[in-house]
Amino acid sequence: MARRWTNDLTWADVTPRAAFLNRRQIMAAAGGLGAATWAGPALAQEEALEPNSLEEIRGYNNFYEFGYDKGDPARHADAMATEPWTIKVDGLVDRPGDYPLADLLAGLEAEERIYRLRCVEGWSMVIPWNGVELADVLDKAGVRPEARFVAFETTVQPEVMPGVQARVLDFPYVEGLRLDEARHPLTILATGLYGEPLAKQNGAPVRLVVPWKYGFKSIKSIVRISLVEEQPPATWNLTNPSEYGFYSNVNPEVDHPRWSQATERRIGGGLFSSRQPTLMFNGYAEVAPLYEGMDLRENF
Ligand SMILES: Nc1nc2c(c(=O)[nH]1)N[C@H]1C(S)=C(S)[C@@H](COP(=O)(O)O)O[C@H]1N2
Ligand SMILES: [Mo]
Repeated sequence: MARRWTNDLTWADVTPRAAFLNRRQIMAAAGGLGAATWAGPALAQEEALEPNSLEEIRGYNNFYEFGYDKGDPARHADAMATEPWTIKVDGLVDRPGDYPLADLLAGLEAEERIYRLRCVEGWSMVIPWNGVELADVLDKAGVRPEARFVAFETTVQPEVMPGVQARVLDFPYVEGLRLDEARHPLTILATGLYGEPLAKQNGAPVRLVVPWKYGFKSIKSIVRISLVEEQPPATWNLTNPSEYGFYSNVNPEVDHPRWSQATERRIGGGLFSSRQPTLMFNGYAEVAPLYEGMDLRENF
Protein backbone atom coordinates (compact mmCIF):
# COMPACT_ATOMS: atom_id res chain seq x y z
CA MET A 1 0.00 0.00 0.00
CA ALA A 2 1.30 3.41 -0.92
CA ARG A 3 2.00 5.78 1.90
CA ARG A 4 0.01 8.93 2.09
CA TRP A 5 1.90 12.03 1.06
CA THR A 6 2.41 14.14 4.13
CA ASN A 7 4.79 16.81 5.22
CA ASP A 8 6.14 15.16 8.34
CA LEU A 9 9.51 15.84 6.82
CA THR A 10 9.92 18.94 4.74
CA TRP A 11 12.62 19.86 2.25
CA ALA A 12 14.41 21.66 5.05
CA ASP A 13 14.77 18.39 6.95
CA VAL A 14 16.77 16.76 4.22
CA THR A 15 20.44 17.43 3.78
CA PRO A 16 21.47 16.74 0.21
CA ARG A 17 24.47 14.35 0.41
CA ALA A 18 23.49 12.92 3.75
CA ALA A 19 20.01 12.34 2.45
CA PHE A 20 21.31 9.97 -0.17
CA LEU A 21 23.99 8.29 1.90
CA ASN A 22 21.81 7.86 4.97
CA ARG A 23 18.50 7.45 3.28
CA ARG A 24 17.75 4.13 4.94
CA GLN A 25 18.40 5.64 8.36
CA ILE A 26 16.26 8.65 7.56
CA MET A 27 13.48 6.38 6.38
CA ALA A 28 13.86 4.28 9.52
CA ALA A 29 13.72 7.36 11.73
CA ALA A 30 10.61 8.54 9.96
CA GLY A 31 9.10 5.07 9.93
CA GLY A 32 7.34 5.49 13.24
CA LEU A 33 5.53 8.50 11.88
CA GLY A 34 4.30 6.46 8.97
CA ALA A 35 5.50 8.70 6.21
CA ALA A 36 8.57 10.40 4.95
CA THR A 37 9.50 12.58 2.08
CA TRP A 38 12.80 11.99 0.43
CA ALA A 39 13.99 14.82 -1.71
CA GLY A 40 17.22 13.02 -2.46
CA PRO A 41 20.36 14.65 -3.74
CA ALA A 42 18.24 17.00 -5.76
CA LEU A 43 18.62 19.61 -3.06
CA ALA A 44 22.28 19.82 -3.93
CA GLN A 45 20.92 22.04 -6.70
CA GLU A 46 19.64 25.41 -5.67
CA GLU A 47 16.27 24.52 -7.14
CA ALA A 48 13.52 23.60 -4.69
CA LEU A 49 11.68 20.55 -5.97
CA GLU A 50 8.14 21.79 -6.15
CA PRO A 51 5.99 18.93 -7.45
CA ASN A 52 3.66 19.49 -10.36
CA SER A 53 -0.04 19.35 -9.65
CA LEU A 54 -2.01 16.12 -9.94
CA GLU A 55 -3.90 17.70 -12.83
CA GLU A 56 -0.68 18.41 -14.72
CA ILE A 57 0.74 14.96 -14.05
CA ARG A 58 -2.47 13.25 -15.15
CA GLY A 59 -3.28 15.53 -18.04
CA TYR A 60 -0.05 15.87 -20.03
CA ASN A 61 1.27 12.44 -20.91
CA ASN A 62 3.20 10.30 -23.33
CA PHE A 63 1.68 6.84 -23.66
CA TYR A 64 1.77 6.14 -27.38
CA GLU A 65 -0.42 3.06 -27.08
CA PHE A 66 -3.24 5.59 -26.62
CA GLY A 67 -2.12 8.07 -29.28
CA TYR A 68 0.41 10.84 -29.98
CA ASP A 69 -1.34 13.79 -28.43
CA LYS A 70 -0.44 14.74 -24.85
CA GLY A 71 -4.17 14.58 -24.03
CA ASP A 72 -4.80 11.17 -25.66
CA PRO A 73 -3.72 9.01 -22.70
CA ALA A 74 -6.04 10.84 -20.30
CA ARG A 75 -8.84 10.51 -22.86
CA HIS A 76 -8.41 6.80 -23.60
CA ALA A 77 -6.44 5.00 -20.90
CA ASP A 78 -9.35 4.42 -18.53
CA ALA A 79 -10.49 1.57 -20.78
CA MET A 80 -7.27 -0.38 -20.15
CA ALA A 81 -7.85 -3.45 -17.95
CA THR A 82 -5.52 -3.45 -14.93
CA GLU A 83 -7.13 -6.03 -12.65
CA PRO A 84 -6.03 -8.69 -12.17
CA TRP A 85 -2.41 -7.85 -13.09
CA THR A 86 0.21 -10.50 -13.61
CA ILE A 87 3.87 -9.93 -14.37
CA LYS A 88 5.87 -12.63 -16.09
CA VAL A 89 9.34 -12.77 -14.57
CA ASP A 90 11.61 -14.94 -16.66
CA GLY A 91 15.05 -15.49 -18.09
CA LEU A 92 18.08 -15.72 -15.81
CA VAL A 93 16.29 -15.95 -12.47
CA ASP A 94 16.07 -18.68 -9.86
CA ARG A 95 12.31 -18.36 -9.45
CA PRO A 96 10.68 -17.57 -12.81
CA GLY A 97 6.92 -17.37 -12.96
CA ASP A 98 3.74 -15.47 -13.58
CA TYR A 99 3.53 -13.37 -10.44
CA PRO A 100 0.39 -11.57 -9.33
CA LEU A 101 1.54 -7.96 -8.80
CA ALA A 102 0.62 -8.13 -5.13
CA ASP A 103 3.02 -11.06 -4.65
CA LEU A 104 5.90 -9.15 -6.20
CA LEU A 105 5.23 -6.20 -3.89
CA ALA A 106 4.42 -8.18 -0.74
CA GLY A 107 6.53 -7.16 2.22
CA LEU A 108 8.01 -4.15 0.43
CA GLU A 109 7.05 -0.76 1.83
CA ALA A 110 6.22 1.89 -0.75
CA GLU A 111 8.38 4.98 -0.28
CA GLU A 112 7.84 8.45 -1.63
CA ARG A 113 10.39 9.64 -4.18
CA ILE A 114 10.10 13.17 -5.49
CA TYR A 115 11.88 13.02 -8.84
CA ARG A 116 12.29 15.21 -11.86
CA LEU A 117 11.01 13.64 -15.08
CA ARG A 118 12.82 14.98 -18.15
CA CYS A 119 11.28 14.02 -21.47
CA VAL A 120 13.65 13.78 -24.42
CA GLU A 121 11.33 16.26 -26.18
CA GLY A 122 12.53 19.04 -23.88
CA TRP A 123 9.82 19.36 -21.24
CA SER A 124 9.94 18.28 -17.61
CA MET A 125 7.89 17.81 -14.47
CA VAL A 126 8.49 17.04 -10.81
CA ILE A 127 6.51 14.01 -9.65
CA PRO A 128 6.06 12.65 -6.11
CA TRP A 129 6.07 8.93 -6.89
CA ASN A 130 5.25 6.13 -4.49
CA GLY A 131 7.08 2.95 -5.18
CA VAL A 132 9.61 0.30 -4.27
CA GLU A 133 13.19 -0.16 -5.35
CA LEU A 134 13.39 -2.39 -8.39
CA ALA A 135 16.37 -4.19 -6.83
CA ASP A 136 14.16 -5.47 -4.02
CA VAL A 137 11.69 -6.91 -6.52
CA LEU A 138 14.48 -8.50 -8.58
CA ASP A 139 15.82 -10.13 -5.43
CA LYS A 140 12.49 -11.88 -4.92
CA ALA A 141 12.98 -13.66 -8.24
CA GLY A 142 16.66 -14.30 -7.51
CA VAL A 143 18.91 -12.89 -10.23
CA ARG A 144 21.42 -15.41 -11.58
CA PRO A 145 25.06 -14.35 -11.89
CA GLU A 146 25.02 -14.59 -15.71
CA ALA A 147 22.34 -11.87 -15.99
CA ARG A 148 23.66 -8.55 -17.32
CA PHE A 149 20.53 -6.67 -18.43
CA VAL A 150 16.87 -6.35 -17.48
CA ALA A 151 14.20 -6.23 -20.20
CA PHE A 152 10.69 -4.84 -19.70
CA GLU A 153 7.49 -5.08 -21.69
CA THR A 154 4.20 -3.14 -21.60
CA THR A 155 0.73 -4.65 -21.89
CA VAL A 156 -0.92 -4.61 -25.32
CA GLN A 157 -4.70 -4.29 -25.38
CA PRO A 158 -5.41 -3.41 -29.02
CA GLU A 159 -9.17 -3.11 -28.63
CA VAL A 160 -8.81 -0.17 -26.21
CA MET A 161 -5.52 1.27 -27.52
CA PRO A 162 -5.99 3.57 -30.53
CA GLY A 163 -2.25 4.03 -30.94
CA VAL A 164 -1.75 0.27 -31.17
CA GLN A 165 -4.51 0.02 -33.76
CA ALA A 166 -2.88 2.82 -35.76
CA ARG A 167 0.57 1.20 -35.34
CA VAL A 168 2.19 4.49 -34.40
CA LEU A 169 5.11 2.39 -33.09
CA ASP A 170 5.93 -1.32 -32.99
CA PHE A 171 4.15 -2.71 -29.94
CA PRO A 172 4.53 -4.06 -27.34
CA TYR A 173 6.57 -1.13 -26.05
CA VAL A 174 9.80 -2.56 -24.69
CA GLU A 175 12.69 -1.11 -22.71
CA GLY A 176 15.84 -2.23 -21.00
CA LEU A 177 18.46 -1.35 -18.44
CA ARG A 178 21.90 -2.66 -17.66
CA LEU A 179 21.66 -4.72 -14.46
CA ASP A 180 23.68 -2.20 -12.41
CA GLU A 181 21.36 0.60 -13.56
CA ALA A 182 18.36 -1.53 -12.67
CA ARG A 183 19.77 -2.23 -9.22
CA HIS A 184 20.68 1.39 -8.48
CA PRO A 185 18.72 2.65 -5.44
CA LEU A 186 17.25 5.53 -7.47
CA THR A 187 15.52 3.08 -9.82
CA ILE A 188 11.99 2.32 -8.68
CA LEU A 189 8.85 0.53 -9.70
CA ALA A 190 6.14 3.10 -9.06
CA THR A 191 2.64 2.08 -8.07
CA GLY A 192 1.31 5.48 -7.13
CA LEU A 193 1.87 9.21 -6.94
CA TYR A 194 0.69 11.80 -4.47
CA GLY A 195 -0.23 8.84 -2.26
CA GLU A 196 -2.86 7.61 -4.70
CA PRO A 197 -2.71 4.60 -7.01
CA LEU A 198 -1.33 5.49 -10.44
CA ALA A 199 -3.83 6.80 -12.94
CA LYS A 200 -3.89 4.56 -15.99
CA GLN A 201 -2.39 7.27 -18.19
CA ASN A 202 0.63 7.32 -15.84
CA GLY A 203 1.21 3.60 -16.31
CA ALA A 204 -1.05 1.80 -13.84
CA PRO A 205 -0.74 -0.44 -12.05
CA VAL A 206 3.06 -0.44 -12.10
CA ARG A 207 5.70 1.38 -14.16
CA LEU A 208 9.41 1.92 -14.10
CA VAL A 209 10.95 5.25 -13.02
CA VAL A 210 14.62 5.87 -13.83
CA PRO A 211 15.01 9.55 -13.00
CA TRP A 212 18.43 10.20 -14.57
CA LYS A 213 17.33 8.98 -17.99
CA TYR A 214 15.00 10.50 -20.55
CA GLY A 215 11.38 9.73 -19.77
CA PHE A 216 10.91 7.12 -22.48
CA LYS A 217 13.10 4.69 -20.53
CA SER A 218 10.48 4.74 -17.74
CA ILE A 219 8.21 2.12 -19.30
CA LYS A 220 4.57 2.00 -18.22
CA SER A 221 2.08 -0.76 -17.34
CA ILE A 222 4.68 -3.52 -17.15
CA VAL A 223 3.64 -7.14 -17.78
CA ARG A 224 7.02 -8.78 -18.23
CA ILE A 225 10.45 -8.47 -16.64
CA SER A 226 13.21 -10.63 -18.11
CA LEU A 227 16.78 -11.06 -16.91
CA VAL A 228 19.02 -11.51 -19.92
CA GLU A 229 22.64 -11.72 -20.96
CA GLU A 230 22.55 -9.46 -24.05
CA GLN A 231 21.43 -5.84 -24.36
CA PRO A 232 17.67 -6.04 -24.91
CA PRO A 233 15.66 -4.13 -27.54
CA ALA A 234 14.20 -0.74 -26.61
CA THR A 235 11.32 0.76 -28.55
CA TRP A 236 12.62 4.25 -29.36
CA ASN A 237 16.12 2.95 -29.97
CA LEU A 238 14.70 0.43 -32.46
CA THR A 239 12.48 3.07 -34.05
CA ASN A 240 15.28 5.56 -34.62
CA PRO A 241 18.71 4.46 -33.38
CA SER A 242 20.49 7.59 -34.56
CA GLU A 243 18.22 9.77 -32.39
CA TYR A 244 17.58 7.59 -29.32
CA GLY A 245 20.39 5.58 -27.78
CA PHE A 246 20.05 2.60 -25.49
CA TYR A 247 21.42 4.54 -22.51
CA SER A 248 19.56 7.82 -23.01
CA ASN A 249 20.97 9.43 -19.89
CA VAL A 250 19.85 13.03 -19.54
CA ASN A 251 22.81 15.04 -20.81
CA PRO A 252 22.65 18.76 -21.57
CA GLU A 253 25.89 18.49 -23.57
CA VAL A 254 24.71 15.88 -26.04
CA ASP A 255 22.05 17.36 -28.27
CA HIS A 256 19.31 15.45 -29.99
CA PRO A 257 20.08 15.57 -33.75
CA ARG A 258 17.05 17.83 -34.22
CA TRP A 259 17.12 20.01 -31.09
CA SER A 260 19.26 21.17 -28.20
CA GLN A 261 19.07 19.33 -24.88
CA ALA A 262 20.70 22.18 -22.93
CA THR A 263 17.43 23.52 -21.52
CA GLU A 264 13.94 22.35 -20.67
CA ARG A 265 10.46 23.75 -20.19
CA ARG A 266 8.94 22.88 -16.83
CA ILE A 267 5.27 22.02 -17.35
CA GLY A 268 3.08 24.40 -15.38
CA GLY A 269 5.75 27.05 -15.35
CA GLY A 270 3.45 29.36 -17.26
CA LEU A 271 3.28 30.36 -20.87
CA PHE A 272 5.98 33.02 -20.59
CA SER A 273 8.30 31.32 -18.15
CA SER A 274 11.80 30.95 -19.49
CA ARG A 275 13.38 27.59 -20.09
CA GLN A 276 15.62 26.32 -17.35
CA PRO A 277 18.98 24.60 -17.69
CA THR A 278 18.93 20.83 -17.98
CA LEU A 279 21.18 19.16 -15.43
CA MET A 280 23.68 16.37 -16.12
CA PHE A 281 21.99 13.06 -15.29
CA ASN A 282 18.90 15.19 -14.64
CA GLY A 283 20.53 16.32 -11.38
CA TYR A 284 21.25 12.79 -10.08
CA ALA A 285 25.02 13.07 -10.23
CA GLU A 286 25.56 10.06 -7.96
CA VAL A 287 24.94 7.75 -10.92
CA ALA A 288 28.09 8.99 -12.67
CA PRO A 289 30.21 6.03 -11.44
CA LEU A 290 27.94 3.69 -13.43
CA TYR A 291 29.38 5.21 -16.59
CA GLU A 292 33.01 5.63 -15.61
CA GLY A 293 35.27 5.13 -18.59
CA MET A 294 32.39 5.30 -21.07
CA ASP A 295 32.21 7.93 -23.80
CA LEU A 296 28.76 9.40 -23.17
CA ARG A 297 28.62 10.89 -26.68
CA GLU A 298 29.12 7.52 -28.24
CA ASN A 299 26.93 5.76 -25.67
CA PHE A 300 24.16 8.35 -25.79
N1 LIG B 1 4.45 1.82 -22.53
C1 LIG B 1 4.86 3.09 -22.65
N2 LIG B 1 5.63 3.63 -21.67
C2 LIG B 1 6.04 4.92 -21.78
C3 LIG B 1 5.70 5.70 -22.91
C4 LIG B 1 4.89 5.10 -23.93
O1 LIG B 1 4.55 5.71 -24.96
N3 LIG B 1 4.48 3.81 -23.74
N4 LIG B 1 6.17 7.00 -23.01
C5 LIG B 1 7.39 7.32 -22.27
C6 LIG B 1 7.70 8.75 -22.30
S1 LIG B 1 8.26 9.37 -23.78
C7 LIG B 1 7.63 9.54 -21.18
S2 LIG B 1 8.20 11.13 -21.22
C8 LIG B 1 7.04 9.02 -19.93
C9 LIG B 1 5.89 9.93 -19.52
O2 LIG B 1 5.35 9.53 -18.28
P1 LIG B 1 4.07 10.30 -17.70
O3 LIG B 1 3.07 10.40 -18.81
O4 LIG B 1 3.59 9.48 -16.56
O5 LIG B 1 4.55 11.67 -17.27
O6 LIG B 1 6.53 7.70 -20.06
C10 LIG B 1 7.32 6.82 -20.83
N5 LIG B 1 6.79 5.48 -20.76
MO1 LIG C 1 9.31 11.30 -23.29
